[in-house]
Amino acid sequence: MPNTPTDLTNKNLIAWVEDIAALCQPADIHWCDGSQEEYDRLCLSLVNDGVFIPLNADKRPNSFLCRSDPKDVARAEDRTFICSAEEKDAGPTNNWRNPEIMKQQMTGLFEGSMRGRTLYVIPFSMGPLGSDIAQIGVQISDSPYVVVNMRIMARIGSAVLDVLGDGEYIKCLHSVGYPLSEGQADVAWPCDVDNRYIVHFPDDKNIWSYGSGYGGNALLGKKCVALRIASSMARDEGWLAEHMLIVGIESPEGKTTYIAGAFPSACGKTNLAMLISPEGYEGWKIKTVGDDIAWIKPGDDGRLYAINPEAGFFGVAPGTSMQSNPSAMASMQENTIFTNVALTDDGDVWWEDMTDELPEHLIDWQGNDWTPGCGNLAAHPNARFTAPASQCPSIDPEWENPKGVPIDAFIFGGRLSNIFPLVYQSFDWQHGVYMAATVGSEATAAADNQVGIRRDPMAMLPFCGYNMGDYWQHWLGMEGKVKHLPKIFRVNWFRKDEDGKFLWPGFGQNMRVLQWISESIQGEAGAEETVFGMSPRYENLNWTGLDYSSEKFAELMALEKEASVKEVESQSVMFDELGDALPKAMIVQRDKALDRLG
Ligand code: SAT
Ligand code: MN
Repeated sequence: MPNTPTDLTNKNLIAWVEDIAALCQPADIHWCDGSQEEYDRLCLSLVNDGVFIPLNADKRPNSFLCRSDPKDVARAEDRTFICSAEEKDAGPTNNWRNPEIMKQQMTGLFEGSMRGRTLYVIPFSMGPLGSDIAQIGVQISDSPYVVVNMRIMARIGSAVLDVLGDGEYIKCLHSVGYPLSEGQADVAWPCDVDNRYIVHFPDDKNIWSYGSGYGGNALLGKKCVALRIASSMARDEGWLAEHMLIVGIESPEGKTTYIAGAFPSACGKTNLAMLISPEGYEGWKIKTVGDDIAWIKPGDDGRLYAINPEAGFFGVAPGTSMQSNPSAMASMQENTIFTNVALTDDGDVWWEDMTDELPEHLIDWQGNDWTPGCGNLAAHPNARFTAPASQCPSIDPEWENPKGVPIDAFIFGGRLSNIFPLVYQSFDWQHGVYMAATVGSEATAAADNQVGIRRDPMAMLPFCGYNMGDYWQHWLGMEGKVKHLPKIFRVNWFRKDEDGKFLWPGFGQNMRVLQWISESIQGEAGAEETVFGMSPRYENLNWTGLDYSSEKFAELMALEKEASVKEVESQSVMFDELGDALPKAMIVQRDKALDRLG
């Protein structure tokens, strides 16, 4: 029997749930109230069904391990579609399909897809409840795993329906695509992996996701709503939905400047969001507002204000350790769901690089015995922890301020072993947008014919819900609309010397760069003009507690002229791809860069 809230008046929502139920034919309907009691009950039934393994309550209270189907382990970008009315509105960097045809095709997939299962209705708010910057969505899903993860990652339940009232919401439909016939036994991770579709209809703000239960394919508030649909709303409404961390940089005097930063994957974004100053250089502090996504709107005072639309971290576990990120480790100490990590003999979790010493025996992410040297990974490389952001020791007291925090700078970085210096500031807004649009990381895989860099504009390549060229134009257009625009910086923690050794120690030492950025914002930092932009001289950085020579710094900041010219010229590959949608300002900026390089 459906437990439809008795005071629900939103006719559109009631009708939508009825329509979807008629299509998907679930055995039951459950409206999620978002309570702790509901969460505990669902987790317990997942344990009873053999889906969740409860972890050792002394070591990891109220936490669970879940193992996915070995083929359903990450976002499926080739199965992700933007169905705008016109193909050119999705642009060449997205997969486009005609919305009518896609809806028809997917209606076939959803027909009867929830047979034998419960249909959960999950009202959710991306952003603090009632914030002007927040948005409300409703996800329908047949996965209880999705419900409990959504409760950590977003604000869900009855309180959201109260804020929604009779208003509009983003419709998110999700099915794992594994109906059960009478008497058929379930599997631990139901999915229909070969028929996965993650589909966005930006024109009517609908998301239809079929066949996967994993991460961004299934927790639809995250990349689907908060980036793909929100970016297209932001274009129409004059704000920004970005794949950015948000942090406050607090000076020893207690003054905080907020920055938002975008990095392609594998650049240490989560570590930066929770950075701790190194020994010998105390006083400067990072306050975490968000680790992945920022929604940014102009305020009445002409500044930009940002909220973290999420309420939790869906972080990559492998590589996370007390050395690399003690705050992340503390965040997942309890009340955490782990997916595809290894299980220790005493009922705790483990993954590659968590400890220097390897455990003698584990059960790996696929449920098999693991011993050191057995040749298998203990955890899947994309294994995740889902943890409440409120448990992060560095969380900013302002992180749930419905007004957001004022953003004074954007930083962009890639993983690049040559050409790019440690840090520089753009000459102006247009130059900064160009710097952000051309960012990327070293192409490691062979599957790339671009010279050197795999471009990932604003780290939004898989997440921009419309034409990339129009998106750049939207960024350019902020000038003139926003009175106090943030400054724009590029950073690169990963430059190497001739022997292939990192020139910069990275990790906590990055705080020195953030200090310089913060002082630049205040107009208190020294800098010199270079071909890249405004860069710090050796004496402009605070070296207290670090033995780093001016010779090494010179190497870190050095210009590689020939390679730089090649890099700028190679930008034309992406520029040409965008065709008519490429803003002219990008050509202007590229020509200026070539001029500066002589
Ligand atoms: O799976 S998520 O999309 O949530 C995370 C990621 O792949 O970036
Ligand atoms: Mn991300």
